[in-house]
Amino acid sequence: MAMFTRGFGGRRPDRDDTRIPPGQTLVHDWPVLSAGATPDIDPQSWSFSIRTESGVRTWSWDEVHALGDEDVTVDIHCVTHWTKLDMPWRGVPLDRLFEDVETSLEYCMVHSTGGYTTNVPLDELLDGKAWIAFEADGEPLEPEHGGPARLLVPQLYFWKSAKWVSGIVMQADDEPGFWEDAGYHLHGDPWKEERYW
Ligand SMILES: Nc1nc2c(c(=O)[nH]1)N[C@H]1C(S)=C(S)[C@@H](COP(=O)(O)O)O[C@H]1N2
Ligand SMILES: [Mo]
Repeated sequence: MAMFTRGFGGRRPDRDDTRIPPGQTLVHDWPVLSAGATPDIDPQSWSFSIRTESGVRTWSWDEVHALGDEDVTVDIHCVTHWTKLDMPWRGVPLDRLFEDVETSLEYCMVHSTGGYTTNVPLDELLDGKAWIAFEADGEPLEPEHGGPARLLVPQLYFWKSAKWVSGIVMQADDEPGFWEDAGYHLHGDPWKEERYW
């Protein structure tokens, strides 16, 4: 009798369905999905702000980097059904920025140069779950992928990872951003298939 066994050592990433959320298909390239034109942003004129009930805190490019870049390898999942596994990124955890911010507001509206917005609960951005990312695949982020800086929130669908990110406005309520207003889910967990609402 012929026996076919799948060895533990022989599993390839594209066979690892336990890491591919329902309804997703693996890709090896990196599709570009932008709702508008790609802005041309000089890192030295880029800044990042967090607005709370008590005011605005702003960091320059150098100040954000001084908080400490780290390397992370994560899987990303786009609501248009592609998933990319084991992507290397470099960025500063949002925890580092929020260490300097006091707020009792629980929801974030993330803003980008060009007007894109997306809503994320603050607890999805803390505890090592989100970064301001500057590099992917060992290279500075290409402008079309959000360079010089984008949000990276890999545990939510990739539309939450705002490209050309410029800041966060803290809010008392969870309000829809750009895609959420057009019918995308307010939360966007790929493992629960929170695609539309
Ligand atoms: N500023 C901005 N951020 C954005 C978008 C956008 O149109 N503008 N598109 C979102 C969507 S729908 C996805 S799937 C990812 C795509 O990122 P990529 O083009 O690097 O793959 O960026 C997200 N962030
Ligand atoms: Mo998307």
